[in-house]
Amino acid sequence: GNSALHPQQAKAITELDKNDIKQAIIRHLHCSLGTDENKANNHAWWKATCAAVQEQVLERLRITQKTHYMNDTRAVHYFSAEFLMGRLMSNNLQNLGLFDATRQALLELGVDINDVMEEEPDMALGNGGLGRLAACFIDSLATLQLPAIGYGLHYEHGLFRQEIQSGAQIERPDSWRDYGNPWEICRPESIQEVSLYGYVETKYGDNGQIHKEWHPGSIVRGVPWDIPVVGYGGKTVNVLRLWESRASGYFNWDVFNAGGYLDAQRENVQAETISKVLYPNDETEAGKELRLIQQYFFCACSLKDIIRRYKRAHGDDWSRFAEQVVIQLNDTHPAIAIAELMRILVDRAQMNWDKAWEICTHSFAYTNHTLLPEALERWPARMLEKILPRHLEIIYEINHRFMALVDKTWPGNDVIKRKLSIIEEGSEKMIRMGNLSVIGSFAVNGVAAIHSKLVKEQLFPEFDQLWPGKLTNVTNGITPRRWLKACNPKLSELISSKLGDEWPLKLDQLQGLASFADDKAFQQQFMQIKHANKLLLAEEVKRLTGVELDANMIFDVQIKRLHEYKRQHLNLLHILALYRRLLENPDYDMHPRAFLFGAKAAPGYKLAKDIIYAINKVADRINNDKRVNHKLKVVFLPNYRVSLAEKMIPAADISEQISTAGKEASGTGNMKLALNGAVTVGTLDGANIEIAEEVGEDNIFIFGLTVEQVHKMQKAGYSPYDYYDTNREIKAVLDWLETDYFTPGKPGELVSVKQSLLDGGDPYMVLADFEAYSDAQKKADRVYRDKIRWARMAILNTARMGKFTSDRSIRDYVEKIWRLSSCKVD
Ligand code: 26R
Repeated sequence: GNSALHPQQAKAITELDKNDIKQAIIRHLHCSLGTDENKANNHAWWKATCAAVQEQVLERLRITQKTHYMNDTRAVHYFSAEFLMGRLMSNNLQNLGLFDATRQALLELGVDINDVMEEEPDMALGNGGLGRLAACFIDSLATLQLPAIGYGLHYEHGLFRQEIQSGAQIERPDSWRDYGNPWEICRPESIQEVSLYGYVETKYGDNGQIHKEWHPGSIVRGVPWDIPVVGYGGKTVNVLRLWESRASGYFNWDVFNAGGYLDAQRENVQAETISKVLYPNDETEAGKELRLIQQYFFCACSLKDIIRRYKRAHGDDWSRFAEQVVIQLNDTHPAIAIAELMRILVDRAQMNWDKAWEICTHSFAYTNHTLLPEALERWPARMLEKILPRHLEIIYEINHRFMALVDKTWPGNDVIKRKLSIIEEGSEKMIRMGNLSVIGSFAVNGVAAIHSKLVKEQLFPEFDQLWPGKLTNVTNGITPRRWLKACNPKLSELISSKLGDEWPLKLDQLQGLASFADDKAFQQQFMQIKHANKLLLAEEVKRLTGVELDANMIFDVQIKRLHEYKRQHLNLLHILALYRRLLENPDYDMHPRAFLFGAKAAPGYKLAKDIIYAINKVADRINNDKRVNHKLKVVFLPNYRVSLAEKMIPAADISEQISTAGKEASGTGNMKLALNGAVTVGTLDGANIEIAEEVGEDNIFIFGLTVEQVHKMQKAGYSPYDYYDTNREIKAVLDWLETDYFTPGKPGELVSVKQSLLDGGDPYMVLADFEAYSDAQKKADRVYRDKIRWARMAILNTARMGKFTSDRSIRDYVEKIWRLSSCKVD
């Protein structure tokens, strides 16, 4: 057939065949790219293929939007400063059900689809867990046919590209759009304008009423870019709307800068700086003015967008707003939206405060992603006053009324008042965005059972008393479409051969694999696929680092942002211990193991960068030491990102999830690895606890202090020297770091790692957990050598991960928080 030529006469997607796709690709090569089959390189094939796919996507998008509009449905608006989407081609093809046909079409054109997909730059508009969670959630929302929109920032530069030079991390700009992004559509018809700076005028009405008017000092324009989000099955296509900042032609040129051409140019540059770059800090707040402006910018644009759409259906009747609109705040990064909606309702719609507050507190819900004090956002009141003077007033008013409630509940209790206040008094007055979020939302959730319990008991206990039931849990999840079906095609095919092809939508069906866990033939197939994936990764490792890995080694993988609480240095100390054992006893009994790391450090986080350096220096020494390198290898893969995760995860035997108990809110990499048959070595932290419950204690290696033990030890006064002085191995490996053994001629280069663990006080209790960790690793080593037992474990991990589909997370949100209905699109 040839009907893929014109969307108007497009076939149902399921009827599209290889030949239709082939023709569409060729048409785009000719008509969109101006090249042809003989001249085209992989990049051109990629662009043409994406364009052919996008035709189908846009057709479904149009139908979805029409359906949602006609049904005037309640929708969730997912506000997030980060969406870590990765590549979209394979995902969109999978979800449309066009992957095999397209692979075949390209093959007949003489092109390997894998080479084509490698051309796509990652859309890395996020730091880590929080951003990737947002991406999994919008996939599930579309798959479950829920009316939803993601709102965020259209960063020109995503998370930096990491290079490793002589072992050290170097940051390079990420320019994901340099050669265009075939998936995005600019929507100039939906441009919004947003105000900043200036002052507030108080006006007195005839009836003694006070009215506030914000006279902004500058105006910026928000240009929306829409990325279609294709649900699995290809029926619902939602959008991710990302705002790009531009100078506002009218205001800056004609009014504010009437006279100064060059001043006006400078204003333009400032406006366009807003969406220039993603802040690369993970879990440490820097208090930068531009970051606050970014947050306000995308929230204000998004709220205007939501209100425009609401008014189109309901005019000036605000009474149904909270019925139609629920706004999920992905951490406190978009919390300023609460003050912005109040400003719109009170100052612009002239609503009385109580009515406005009622609407607000029925529209917002807030997800907390971390308990680390250094990650809790606080803005200097002076900064808010300068950038958003009216919002600061509104926040004071919210707080004033809230303090009255606190005083009613705990009369005269100033300690509780000080604790719950949005305003933190001190040498510099600070605005606590977490408190604002709890007070302004109708629901607050943590991201794994233990984390939510700690949110209730440690972070916000009084809020829990004040509003019983407001604080709740929704355990995170991952999309099995990307994190199994697309990234591990061989395993997916094996699973489908046993269970049919519905498991990507009904992940609990993986349970069906449990009955094959002791089946020799199945074990062999399962482990052969793991081996094949390891061979593929070994090739990639060789290409990226020059290090050769034997696929018979245990592939032990730790992939996540570099942070002390995640304890990559615990892993490193254990590697040093193994190295030492091998040097002392060449016959030391262990199965050959390759330790693979992927991690970016925040550019300003000195110790994190030092740990990367130490890993690389130790890797160099070990990999080149003929005495041990048949048994031990260490690889640090540069530039860890979604597309690299997709290659590492299917090849992992062991998953390292070794955070200090109580510090990792959930983790989601833990779920991706276990789903692909890696066995976890982990602490009782975050979602590890729930993973252990699901897979069973025989199929996971749990070690280390529990949350309670950590607290107790810290209260009693933890001293890392107790371990250094009494454990010979710990002392030896720490002292080793001080020599020039790993940095020939330059002793002391790795000393900061040692120091942080001794004089630095070892804040994350690495030394306290070392021995338990080493024992768990020894146990894993013993079990691995029993091929049958290991195969059983790996299979049972895959079989029992059904709970962790992000479809289940989204259903939980719908049931507990959003109260949405699906809207079938046909
Ligand atoms: C304030 C700013 C510097 C900042 C703080 C924290 C910026 C970014 C973050 C990232 C945090 C919020 C994050 O990604 N947290 C992770 O969220 C995941 C999804 O819920 C969890 O799985 C993971 O445990 C948690 O660390």
